[in-house]
Amino acid sequence: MFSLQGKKTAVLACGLLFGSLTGIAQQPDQLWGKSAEAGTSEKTKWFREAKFGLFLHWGPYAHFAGEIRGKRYYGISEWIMNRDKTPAAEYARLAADFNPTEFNAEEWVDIARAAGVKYIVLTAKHHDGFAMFDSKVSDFTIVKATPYKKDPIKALAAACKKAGIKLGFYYSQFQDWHEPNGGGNGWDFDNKKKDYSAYYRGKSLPQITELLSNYGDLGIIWFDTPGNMSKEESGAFLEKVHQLQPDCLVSSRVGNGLGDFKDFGDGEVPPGIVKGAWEAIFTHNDSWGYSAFDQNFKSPKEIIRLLADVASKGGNLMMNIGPMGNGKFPAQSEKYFRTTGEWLKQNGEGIYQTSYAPIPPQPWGVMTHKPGKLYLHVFDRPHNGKLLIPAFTAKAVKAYTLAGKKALPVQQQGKDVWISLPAVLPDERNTVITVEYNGALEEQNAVPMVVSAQYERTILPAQSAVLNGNAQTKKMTHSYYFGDWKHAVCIGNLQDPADVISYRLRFTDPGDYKVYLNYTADSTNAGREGVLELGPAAKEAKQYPFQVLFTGRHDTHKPLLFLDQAMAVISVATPGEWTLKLRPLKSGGELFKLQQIVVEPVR
Ligand code: H79
Repeated sequence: MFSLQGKKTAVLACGLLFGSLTGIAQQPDQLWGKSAEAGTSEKTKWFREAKFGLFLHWGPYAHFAGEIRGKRYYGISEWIMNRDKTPAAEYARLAADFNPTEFNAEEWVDIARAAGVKYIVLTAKHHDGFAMFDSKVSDFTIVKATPYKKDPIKALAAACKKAGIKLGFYYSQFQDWHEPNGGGNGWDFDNKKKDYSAYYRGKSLPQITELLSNYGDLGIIWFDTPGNMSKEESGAFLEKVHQLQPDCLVSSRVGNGLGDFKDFGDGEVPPGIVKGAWEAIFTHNDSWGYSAFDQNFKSPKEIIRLLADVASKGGNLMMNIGPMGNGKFPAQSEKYFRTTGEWLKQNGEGIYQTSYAPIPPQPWGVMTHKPGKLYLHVFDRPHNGKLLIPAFTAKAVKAYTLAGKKALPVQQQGKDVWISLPAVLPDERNTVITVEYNGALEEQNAVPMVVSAQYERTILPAQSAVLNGNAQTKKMTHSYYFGDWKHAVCIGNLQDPADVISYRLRFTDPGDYKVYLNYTADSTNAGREGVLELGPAAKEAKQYPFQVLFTGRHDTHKPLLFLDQAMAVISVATPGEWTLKLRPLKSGGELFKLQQIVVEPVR
């Protein structure tokens, strides 16, 4: 299911589910690991409960900060050597100016603790081959090849131990642009002449041994981009880690379906619930390594909502900071992580040690769960202050704001629970409300989607549609600059009138609503005709034919335009269930790639 289906032709496209259109194997409710074991093992317990981790990408590329040999490169900065095709010897000469004299491990860990992260993963060696530690098996290290001369991860390991934060190391086990036999560098070395196994034996396995031997107990070895490694080779890395430190976890990017937990693609959240131990990885801005040209820092509100969304699906969020060449965090990263930590101090009970939501996302936000307690992460307040939780199979006992414990009136009618909110949400980023209940809260998936005039819009995402015929969800992966991957789950393959997608909607308020299709279409899709059918569940639906417009070429390496095309204005006379269907009008090529349907109350 989760086979890391990177194209074997591009050595670099490994393990990260690249390809502009990759079939989505994981539907909601999937499991990572060979058995339920991955979801319950003692070994992954700390990880499954941690929910929030800090990734750190730090190396000579932080010193270059997006500029090398007089050229600026926009995009992921840790790939600068590859983009510039800097000869390995010259990169090494330039790396000798990397001198992070202001690095202070205690300060980093102090920020991490204040941010509320439970683990840190630092790049011990990225694809450039540079060791950020004192390695005996290579001369290309921060100790031997820079004026800094010290081992920063020794200091970091000590500071983490003191603070009780788990430490892990990122290690690029296959790509190494410094070495003649390492993966990825085809500009200095002939790819056809490479002896990868000599590289594993001579550098990467011995360095893994050093990392697991010299820095105390580690939480994770975070492998990345397994490239053309065979299952045996991936297995050798996994076994090496388990043999030296049996409790140390290994990321799924060790390759070939192995690993103790699952990582999704860079910057990707799975579309629905995934059971077992897994992690979504994001970077604070768009680059992993520090870039002077990347100011797209996520606000505390964005981090807090992303964290809640990932937790509501059952996973961890590991968010990255790219420390600068001098050893300091970018000011915005420090500030916004600290602010996130202040929110977590108040609301951490609704994040840490929770599991996925038994009830699907609602127009107001998402949920997390512990036995007896459902946590509502309220992003948007219904205008009338009446928040609806549908499909509630248990008996709601009481509700209160998690921060400040302010009691809120609760009413239950069958499986509908209504909560009366204060006139203003105490936290406009995410107000967490605890609902205590008796009985069993059963997992509900096939419930109609609530559409309400109490919100500015309701989104019907691709992954919530019922698919018929050839209809398929697919992931569109694209990039704005270089390597800053964005992922959009879309419905594709609608080719024939029998390829119908449908949604069950539950309108809670009468009134008029405007319906938009949000899609992307290239020249093979443009011009096709489709039809939207909408009506109360019991009555005959009204048909709204439309023609697909050209939005742009589907190029993986360019921004992808998603158009909101207005399709219908409907009048809902009484609250109740409606059906929405969409299909091609005639047989032919694919209609479009539909990301979502937007329903907006007409004011
Ligand atoms: O460490 C961060 C990235 O540097 C690393 N994973 C995260 C955690 C990563 N390594 N490889 N990739 C991500 C995939 C990169 C693919 C790209 Fe390309 C490199 C896109 C453009 C350049 C390979 C070469 C795919 C297309 C061309």
